[in-house]
Amino acid sequence: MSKTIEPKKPQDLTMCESTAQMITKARKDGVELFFDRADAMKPCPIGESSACCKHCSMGPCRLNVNSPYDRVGVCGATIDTIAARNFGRMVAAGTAAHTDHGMAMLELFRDVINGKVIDFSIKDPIKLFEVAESLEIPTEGRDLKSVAMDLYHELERTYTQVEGEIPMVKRVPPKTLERWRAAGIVPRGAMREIMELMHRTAMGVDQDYENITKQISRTALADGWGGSMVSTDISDILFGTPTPVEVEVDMGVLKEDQVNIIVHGHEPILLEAMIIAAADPTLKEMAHNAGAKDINLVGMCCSGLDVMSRHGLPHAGNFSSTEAVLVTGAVDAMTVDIQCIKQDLKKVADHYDTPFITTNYRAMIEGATHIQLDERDPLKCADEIIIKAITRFKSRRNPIQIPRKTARGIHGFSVEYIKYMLGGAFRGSFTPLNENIINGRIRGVAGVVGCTNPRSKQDASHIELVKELIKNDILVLQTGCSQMALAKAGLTGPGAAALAGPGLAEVCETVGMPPVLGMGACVDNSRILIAASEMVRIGGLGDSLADLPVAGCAPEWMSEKAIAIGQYFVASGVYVVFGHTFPITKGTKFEKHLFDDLEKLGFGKWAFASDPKEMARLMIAHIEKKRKILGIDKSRDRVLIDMADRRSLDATA
Ligand code: NFS
Ligand code: SF4
Repeated sequence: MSKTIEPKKPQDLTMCESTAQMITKARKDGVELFFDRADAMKPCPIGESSACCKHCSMGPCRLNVNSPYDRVGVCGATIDTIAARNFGRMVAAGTAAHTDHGMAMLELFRDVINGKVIDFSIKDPIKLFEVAESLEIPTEGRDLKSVAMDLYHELERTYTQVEGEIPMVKRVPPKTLERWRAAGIVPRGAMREIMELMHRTAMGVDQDYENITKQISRTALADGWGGSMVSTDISDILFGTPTPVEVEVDMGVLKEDQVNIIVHGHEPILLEAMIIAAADPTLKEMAHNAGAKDINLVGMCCSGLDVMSRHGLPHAGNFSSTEAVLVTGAVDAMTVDIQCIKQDLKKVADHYDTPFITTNYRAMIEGATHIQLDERDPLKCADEIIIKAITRFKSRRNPIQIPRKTARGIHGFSVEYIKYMLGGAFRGSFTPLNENIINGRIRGVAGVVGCTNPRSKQDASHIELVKELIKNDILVLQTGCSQMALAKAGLTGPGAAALAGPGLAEVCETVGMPPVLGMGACVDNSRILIAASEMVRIGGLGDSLADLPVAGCAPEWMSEKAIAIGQYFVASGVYVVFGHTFPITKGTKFEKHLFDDLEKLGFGKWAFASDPKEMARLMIAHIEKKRKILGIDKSRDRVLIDMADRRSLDATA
């Protein structure tokens, strides 16, 4: 680390006050956080623009000369080939992450049905039947177990099928599916698509960026309409489909007088097991005997979002706060499973005497305690973790400092609930949403999702972008770390309607919903795909996903998973803006292909902006463009005239 440069002020690194306080404390305690490393280690400019190829030992070749076309790799690979390969491998990795997670959920489902797992059960049989019916599995007069087993076998094809179409394409609007079939990008099975993409992006294989892009889309679709969607549906079936629940968030949810356990990761299994274990009277008594008032389970990152939407469990923060929360000294154990787990959490945890426990054989960390979660006996692992945490509580040595900040908001907006909210129990449907989009009260719908990143001021772009969108009457759907950024800022409650434009505010008031709807973890972006498909099905907004006045954005993305998500939205027909950086070389044919040509081919397209106001401007412009094509662009004028009329009437009265 450079000794001469002053470290950045905490307020410049994050909008999250709690995290800022903990950055200050960490510096006093001599603990290095990833914010400091991001500051000290500038990103490699060659890698950042995807101009580096290291797929064989004739290289690595770097094409970062004056113009991207000045040079080719030793094998002759052009910048377009190299950038498309690199981009493709990010999509392969991101898709692999979501589909492996989804497959684990599906295996759990199978073991619950066949009685091998007894600690969990099917919580939402209605959803099970609905999903089965959507896949044309007969349900009439059949018992739950046999339908469930058929559903398991059908969904397994999402991963393992080598030929044919994955099951969930039955939910894709027909015109969109037609487009995919014509382009030859309907996914077969995720394993096949990831394998083929890895093959095609190896040295000396596919060297036509347009052809590589097709396989990139096919793989990404196996994520959005495959692995992620199965994960969401199975989690709902096993643990319950979310309905709105009030949740307390931010680091103030840690309690000085309780045994605080942070559960960080992505699969809901451990956290669901921890909830059962923490309610066990024996463990509760053990905690009381240690002087603690209770056992305080707190989620972080995506499994936290997943479980909070179902049980109202408190949530401490997003990706950029996972080290900071340990700096409080108040965490009596941190457990992790898979994905987005920084290796240095172990070191920070050690500094504060916090047991740091890995629980999934896929994601071990050198030096960490590993307690394997066995799905067939999940409470064994959960109990052990709680006992470790109680022991740590008893022997807390260092002073603790918990930021006092908390915020309350409403989360858990599943598609099923949105339908009910809009139309009631008997007429539940998206019709009122479509009507309000057509009449212009709501201009369109935006998905704001994705990570935080220490190279961007934490949460800042998410918050500013969402504020800007709702002010312009755009309904915002959220998942992932973005949802937590808005939750901490107090924008997931009904109070946020005060910041919405007049049309959106009116709809929010009538329906009783906030203008920002939290839908869950990153795999739950599949809920946004289903919501968009419902909008097409209801009618009046075009006949394919590409016709809808919608847009997506991940303003502070960092993970390969985010690129996979962006690509499946683009391939589905959605306009997607990414912030912070974009992993391609500017001024290349591949850039033009992603940012322009794909839309002309009937898909969505990518865009990049670094400033949240600019992101909002791009998204709004796209939504207005789609409204114009649909012939509903004039309706806003009518609304404004109505309001002006009303005002003039008021004035004369
Ligand atoms: Ni999504 Fe969840 Fe967060 Fe980004 Fe990581 S926690 S799966 S990848 S950082 S939003
Ligand atoms: Fe260089 Fe070609 Fe090998 Fe890539 S595949 S490292 S461009 S020689």
